[in-house]
Amino acid sequence: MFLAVLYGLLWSFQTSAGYFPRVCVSPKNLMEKECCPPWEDDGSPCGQLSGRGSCQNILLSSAPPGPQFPFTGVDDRESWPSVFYNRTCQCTGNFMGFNCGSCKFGFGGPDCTERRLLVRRNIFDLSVPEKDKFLAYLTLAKHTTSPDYVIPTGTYSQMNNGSTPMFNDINVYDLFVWTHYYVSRDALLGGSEIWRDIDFAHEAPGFLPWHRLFLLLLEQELQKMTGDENFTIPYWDWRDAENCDVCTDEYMGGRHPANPNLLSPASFFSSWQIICSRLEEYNSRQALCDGTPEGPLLRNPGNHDKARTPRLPTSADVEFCLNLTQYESDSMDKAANFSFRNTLEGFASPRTGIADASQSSMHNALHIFMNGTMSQVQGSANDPVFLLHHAFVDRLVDISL
Ligand code: KOJ
Ligand code: ZN
Repeated sequence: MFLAVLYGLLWSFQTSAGYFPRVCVSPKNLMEKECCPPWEDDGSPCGQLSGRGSCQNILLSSAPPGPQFPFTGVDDRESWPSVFYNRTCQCTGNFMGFNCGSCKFGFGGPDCTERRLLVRRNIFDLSVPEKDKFLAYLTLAKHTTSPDYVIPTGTYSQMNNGSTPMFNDINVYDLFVWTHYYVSRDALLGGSEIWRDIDFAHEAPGFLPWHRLFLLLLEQELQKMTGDENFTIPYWDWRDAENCDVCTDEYMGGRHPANPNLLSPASFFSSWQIICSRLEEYNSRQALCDGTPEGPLLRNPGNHDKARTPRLPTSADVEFCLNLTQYESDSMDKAANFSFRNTLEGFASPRTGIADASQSSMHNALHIFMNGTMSQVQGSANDPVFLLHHAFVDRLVDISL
């Protein structure tokens, strides 16, 4: 029922990833504001010789600033990516990607015309080898430098409008952690001024399509990294859960015997380092998270603020959300009532549909419940439980369509 709305939003958020193709960050690219790299197989920009796409001016629909952000021309994320580039590849048919070298989701084959149906599964329905393969892919992603992408470590103005590029390598997993940080980070206004009340991926209609695209892009990177083109992210069905069933050493990591905030030394993720968690430090330096390791993953499921989040979502809560008939409503923010998006995101009660700032329900409840790295928006994707959680949220969106 929400299909048209969702695909409209998905299209409009398609370019707001934040990271950069490695081949487009030279001073020449940035000064000319053009990112139309060759497709490897025919050497022509955007695979033009093979009819895959062509280099085109970016057309912007002018969006007036809303009350969330009373500024223009100060944040690189506005009208992404036009601050950095005004010409990029426009791909034809089912081709996609910065050089039109990949296929749209759900398509494969040399011409991207073959339908590919991939199914995400409940993590508890995977066989032990399938589950271990998933965990091994995540470990490999954490140890593999992204071949295609780099992250900006400064703003456009800090790069002197492109003449002194500031970019870092990053591993395939952290590229996604960083992206979630970048889209939700505070705005650096220059001097010591910060604007905190901004987020391009939460508390508004874009929440569900943005996270859908986010998972699809990570899935695609993991498929490329492993050569396993059938890989999908499993989901955790948390309906009626009383605790974190996936928080065992066989799955996403049990609790450390000596420190309840840490993962057990026997878990797959106890040696992982998080990034993008020191938000006040970045703000005080007017700097971006640059991907430097910042310490271990923190998680203390169940020892959270019980007044804010008395329980995890129930089957009845999920049914209530799925019975809401409006994708979005009135204010289109976290104060929206009877909105499918706002109720599923967790700012409105899953019993009444009325916004309630004192409670974190549904999707938000899971983040609060994990009581650690997962609970702070900008760094939450550091914890791979994020993937299982959002894969289930995305499943609910799919059911609602
Ligand atoms: C982390 C997130 C999120 C919400 C919360 C808590 O990523 O979306 O924490 O409300
Ligand atoms: Zn998020």
